[in-house]
Amino acid sequence: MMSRNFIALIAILAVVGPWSALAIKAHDFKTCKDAAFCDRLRGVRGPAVHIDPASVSVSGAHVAASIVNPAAPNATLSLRLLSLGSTVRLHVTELSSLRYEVPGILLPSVSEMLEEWKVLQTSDDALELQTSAGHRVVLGFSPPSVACFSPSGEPILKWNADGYFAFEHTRTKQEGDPEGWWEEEFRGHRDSKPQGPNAIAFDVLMEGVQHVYGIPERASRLSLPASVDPNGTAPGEPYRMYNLDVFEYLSDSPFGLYGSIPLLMGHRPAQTSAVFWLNAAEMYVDLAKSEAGTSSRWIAESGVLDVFFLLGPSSSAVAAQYARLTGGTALPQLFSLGYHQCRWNYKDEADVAGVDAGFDLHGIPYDVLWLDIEHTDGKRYFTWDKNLFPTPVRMQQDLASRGRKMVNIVDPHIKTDANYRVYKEAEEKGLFVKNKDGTSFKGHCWPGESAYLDVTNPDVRAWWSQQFYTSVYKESTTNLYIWNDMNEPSVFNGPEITMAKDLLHHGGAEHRDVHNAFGLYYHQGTVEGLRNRGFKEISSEYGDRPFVLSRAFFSGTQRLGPIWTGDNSAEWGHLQASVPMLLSLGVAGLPFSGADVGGFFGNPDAELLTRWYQLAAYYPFFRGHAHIETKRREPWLFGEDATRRVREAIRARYRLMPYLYTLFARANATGEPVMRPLFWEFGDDEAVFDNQEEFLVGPGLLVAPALHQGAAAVPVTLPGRGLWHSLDSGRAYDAALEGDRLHVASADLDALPPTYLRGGHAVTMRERPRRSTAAMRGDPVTLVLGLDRAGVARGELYLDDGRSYAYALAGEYVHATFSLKNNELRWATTDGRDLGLPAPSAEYDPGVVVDRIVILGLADPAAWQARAGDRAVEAEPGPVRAATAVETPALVLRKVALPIKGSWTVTLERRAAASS
Ligand code: NBV
Repeated sequence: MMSRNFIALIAILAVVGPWSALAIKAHDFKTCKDAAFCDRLRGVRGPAVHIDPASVSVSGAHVAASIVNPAAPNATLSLRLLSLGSTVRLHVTELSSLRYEVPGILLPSVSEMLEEWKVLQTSDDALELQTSAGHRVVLGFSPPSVACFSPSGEPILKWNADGYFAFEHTRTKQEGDPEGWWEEEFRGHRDSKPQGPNAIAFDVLMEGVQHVYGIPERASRLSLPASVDPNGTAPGEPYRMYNLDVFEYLSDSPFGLYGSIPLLMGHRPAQTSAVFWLNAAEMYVDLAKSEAGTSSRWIAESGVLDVFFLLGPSSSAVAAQYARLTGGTALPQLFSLGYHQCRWNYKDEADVAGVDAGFDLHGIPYDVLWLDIEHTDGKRYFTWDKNLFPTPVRMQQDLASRGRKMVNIVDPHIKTDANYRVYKEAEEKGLFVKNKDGTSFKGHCWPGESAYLDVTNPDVRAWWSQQFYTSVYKESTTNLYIWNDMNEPSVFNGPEITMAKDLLHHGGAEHRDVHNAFGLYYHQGTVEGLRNRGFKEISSEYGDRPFVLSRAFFSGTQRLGPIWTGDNSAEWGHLQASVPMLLSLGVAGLPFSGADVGGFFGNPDAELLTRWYQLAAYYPFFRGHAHIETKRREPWLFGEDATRRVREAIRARYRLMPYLYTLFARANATGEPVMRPLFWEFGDDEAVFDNQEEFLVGPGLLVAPALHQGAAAVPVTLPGRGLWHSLDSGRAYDAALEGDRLHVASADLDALPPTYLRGGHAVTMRERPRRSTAAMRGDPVTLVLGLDRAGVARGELYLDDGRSYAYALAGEYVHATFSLKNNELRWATTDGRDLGLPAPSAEYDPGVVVDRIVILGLADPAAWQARAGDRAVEAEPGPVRAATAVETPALVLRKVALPIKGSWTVTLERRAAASS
C-alpha cells in the first residue's frame, strides 16, 4: 500500500510539471550542447592574447602580470602566480569588473603558505622561476602558459599547452550580439543571464600521464576514459560538474550527480600531480589522451580562474597539498563508523523499537537508527508527526540507554506556511534566496511550496545553526544527529530540478556563481549548529563532534562530515559502481563516504544484499537504506543463512574499528583517503592503475570483494612485488611470483571477502562481538602483523574518547606506533606531532590493553616463544581469528595484557631444540 505521504507527493508532482513522470530521463538534464557557454567554448581555441612583458613583476611569493587582447583593448586581465611550496596558484581575473570568488572554501591559513619565488631567468618571452621546494616554473608570455617541472627537471604539467585559454570579459549588451549571450532556455525554463557571457576556459596537459582520477561525482570508471580525441574530434560528452538531484541514475555513466569537486589527479610512475579549480559555477571537463599525456580542457560558466597545481610527487603528497588548501577530514565520532540502519521510513515508535530490538535479538551490532522525511508534521523539519511519534524524547532516550543514536533528516526546502515557525521567522528576517525583484524565491519540493535559506550568507548560517539547540528543536535530545538531503538544492519545478541561475544570493551573487557550493554551505550551517549544541548542552569544555550526513558536496565538505552517493538501485551494476565512486571521492579529498547498502530503489534478493553487506563493511560510511516503496529489508528478513552472513559482515566491520578509527585520525591530519585505489600505494605498478575491482583500506589491507551474481571465486591481483598475507587462510602470497600475484580466491557466500594484509604492515582489531561501538570502549586490542621479506612489520593505533574535542583541546588521546623487527616488537606512544595534535595529556589513560598479538609470515610459528620483560607470554601457532580454517598458522600470543599507553617490548625467541 502507498503511504499517505507518497500519495501527497504524486499530487504535488502532477501540479509542478516536468518532474511528473517518476523516471527522470536523460533529456531532463543538459548536455554540453544545451548549455550555451559549453557549446560556445568546447573544442574552440582561445583568442590570441599575450602577457605584456612590461607588466611582469615579481615580489616575494607573487608574480603579477597583465594579459592583453589586442582585439579587445578594454578586456585586459590581471594574472597572479603564487608560490605555496609544492603548490602553484594561478589566479586570473578581469581588471575592470569584480567577479565572484567562492568564499570560505580555502582555509584561512592558505595566506600563510606563501613562499618566496626564486627568479632563475627573465626574457621577453618568459619568466623562469623556482619554488622553495625546487620546482622550476616557467611563465610563458605569448600565448600565456605555465609549465611546472619536478625538482629533477621532469615536466609535470603545463597550463594552456594547447591554447584553449579563453576568458569572456564582462560587457554591455549590443544590438546583434550572438544568440545565447544574454538569455537562453532549457525545457521551458528561461535564464535571463543579466551578466551576459562570462565563461572561462583553459587546458592543462599532464605530461606523460595516461591515468587521471577524481572530478566526482559520477558513476563511471575510476581511471577516467578520454571524452575527446586529442585533436578534439569525435567528441563524447565532457565530464560535467553541476550538483543535481538525478533521479534513478545509471550505474555506468559520466553524468554529473549530486556533488562536485573540481580536482583532477594525474598519475604516472614516480609522479602524481593534480589540478584544482576553485570555482563553484557549472563546469565541464574534456579529457584527451595522447602520447604526450592527458590534456584536460576545463570550461566554467562564470567566476574567476583560480587554479592550483599540486605538484606531488606522490599521491599522498598531493593529498597533503590539497588538505593544506581545503582542510583534512573532520575526525568523526566513533559511533559514526559503526553500522547505520535507515529506511524511508521507519513508520512510528513501535517500528523503531522493533527494529532496534531485532538487532539485539539477532546478535547484529549497529549504532544508529535513522528517520526519513515521514517523521515530520507535513515535511516541516524540526517537527514530529505526533500521531506516529507521540513520545520522541523517550524514543531517543531508549536508544541512548543501549549506547545508540538517532539521526533525523532536515532538508533545505522550508514549507511556506505562515504558521510554521521556521518559515515565519526566516521570512520576517529576509533570510531566503531572492528573486530578481527582491521577493523570496518559492519553489516546489516535498512540503509543497517552499522557500530556501540563503546559506551563502554567514548570518543566515548562524541563524540556521541556532535551530539545532534542543531548546529550539522541540523534543530533540543531544542523542539526535542530522541528515541533510536535497541540498544540491533540489527544486522539483526548477530547471534540471534545481534553482534557476538568475536567482540572487548574498552580496548580489547569482545562483549561477554559487551553485556547486550551495550544498556545502547548507551542510556547514547544520554542522555549526551541532557543534554549538555540543559546547552549550553537552560539555562546555570539550563539546561534541557533529555528525551530519550530506548528499551535495563541494571542495571542503571533508571538514564537515560524510556524504553518500544518493539514490542508487538494488542492481549488481550499482554494487560494482559503488567501488570506483567511493574511490574517486577519496582521491578528491573526501574520504568519508558510502553508498546505500542494498540499493535505494528496488528490492535486492538475498544474494545481492549479502554481497552488499560484505563489501560495505569496508566502506568508510556504512549505512543500509531503502526507498519507501521497497520491501522491508532489515538484515534478518532473508532467512537464516542470509542473517548469519550479514551478521558476520557487520561484525567484521566492528572488529576492524581500531584500525578504521586510526585511519580517520590520519585522514584528519594528512587528507589521505581511508578506502584507497591500488595505484595510491603502488604508484609504479602500471597494471593496477585502472583496477577498480579491489581496493585498500588504509595502506595495509587489501579487499577483493565478490561483485558479480553467482560468483564462486574472485580473481585477485596483488599489487607490487612484496608479500601479502591472507587474513582468511594465513597463507603468504609473494606478489613477485606470477602465480601468487594473480590468483583466484574462493568467494563462498558464507565467507567474508578475501582480505590480505600487506607485508610490512599491521592492523589493529577489537574482537569481542558487541551490540555497538559504545559497548566496545574498554575492550582489549589485538595486533595483527604481516611480516615483509625482511621480517619487519609496522603499525599505529590512535584512540580517544571517540566523541568530544578533548583530543585536540586537552591532548586526551593515545597515539602509539609499533614495529616488529629483529624479533622484537616495540610499542611506544608518541607526542602526537605526526598527527598534528597537541602533546598528549599525562593523566589521560583509557585503560585499554593489547591482549592478543598475531604474527603472520614466520616460517615455523611453532618454533617461537615470547616474553614481555621477564614474563613469559603464551605463544602458539593458530589462526588469525579463532574458528577459522587455516592453511598456514600464524604465531599467536595470548594474554599479553600490556597497556596501549606507554612503551614496552615483546621479544620473540626460538624455543630450545628439546621443546620444539
Ligand atoms: O527523503 C526521501 C529520500 C531519501 O530517502 C533518499 O535517501 C534521498 O536521496 N530523498 C532522496 C528524496 C526522494 C527520493 C526519490
